[in-house]
Amino acid sequence: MSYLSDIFKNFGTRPDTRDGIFSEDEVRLSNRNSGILLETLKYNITPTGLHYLLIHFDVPSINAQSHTLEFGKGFDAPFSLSVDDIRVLPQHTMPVTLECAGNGRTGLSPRTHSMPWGVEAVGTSEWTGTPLAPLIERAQPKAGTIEISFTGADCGFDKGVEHAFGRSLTLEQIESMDVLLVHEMNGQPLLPQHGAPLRIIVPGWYGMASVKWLTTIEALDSPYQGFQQVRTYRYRDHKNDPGRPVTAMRVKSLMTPPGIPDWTTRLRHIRSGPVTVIGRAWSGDGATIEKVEFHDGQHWKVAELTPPQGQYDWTQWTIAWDARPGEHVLSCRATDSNGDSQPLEPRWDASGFGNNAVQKVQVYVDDV
Ligand SMILES: Nc1nc2c(c(=O)[nH]1)N[C@H]1C(S)=C(S)[C@@H](COP(=O)(O)O)O[C@H]1N2
Ligand SMILES: [Mo]
Repeated sequence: MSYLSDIFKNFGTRPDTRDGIFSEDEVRLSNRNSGILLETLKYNITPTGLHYLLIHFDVPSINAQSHTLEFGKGFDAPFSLSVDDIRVLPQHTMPVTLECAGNGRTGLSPRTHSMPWGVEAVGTSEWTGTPLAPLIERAQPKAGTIEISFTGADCGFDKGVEHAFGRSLTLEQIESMDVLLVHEMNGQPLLPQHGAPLRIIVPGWYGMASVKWLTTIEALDSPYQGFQQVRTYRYRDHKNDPGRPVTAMRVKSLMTPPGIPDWTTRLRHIRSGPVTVIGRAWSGDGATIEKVEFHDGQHWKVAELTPPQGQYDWTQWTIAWDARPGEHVLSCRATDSNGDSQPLEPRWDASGFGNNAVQKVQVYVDDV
């Protein structure tokens, strides 16, 4: 028996849990909001039930037959639409990669209590719906409109403030970012947890902009003051900093950890020899992936890229790695068409948003 296999045999005794690593609040949140399984990075389209979830409050139960979306206050020609009305409008289907802005937060110390994501709050779906811009135009925003707000049916408290989940975008953003009013995910009606019966998808931005359970769209002549835009989803240098809004996804990549895992620690066991490592890379704001590099613990090597299925789809990368016996930390690093590259260590803000540092995967390569 080789020395490395013994490491895995020694996981026979599980260590006692040390109190205070994760709070009960964080564990409860992570049971509600699942991430993708990294092995599903092999699929270009994340299987529907395996897409990550971020649900701030409770999933509302909405009757898709009677539900209407109101284009209400602030429009000269207000109207409402049922889901059936939306289905007969021009339909677009596009793969869009969504990532939660808090993805990668767990490394932050001290953490604020929020969803304790590792690296897995990302996924790609084929979203079907109708472009939003022509509907906004049809509703005729009143003169002086500067923003359009989107309100979901879900309500709750955060930091003592009761509110419905909502966000806003400028007219210019709605047009330039191909915002879609969506009723289907991967060819099926939206599931309750993903915003049924209607949501928007804001391609290229972190997920908070893609409001689920959409009920109301309004035109505003002053900046939107909703909690989820003004009080959170801001890059802050310190707690009292008003901060800068979180918007486009930063360039990032992930790999499917090669080999087989230990059940509880997830450490990887690999037999020496050739291994194909596969992963995905993405960015935001229209930037494309130009390069992905793979680090085997010693050198950076350039991976092979497979072109994405559309402007907002992630890019597959693969590399042939000759796994040599020993303990290695594997990483991958993407560079986008803006010339932005992933940092080797996180650049933290006060809330753990936008962490696009390289993923690190610890592996043990056995000599047998
Ligand atoms: N109404 C509403 N929309 C929402 C949210 C929410 O809690 N309520 N969460 C947002 C966040 S933070 C993210 S990351 C995405 C997650 O979308 P998904 O659960 O379909 O993956 O939805 C966004 N839209
Ligand atoms: Mo999110």
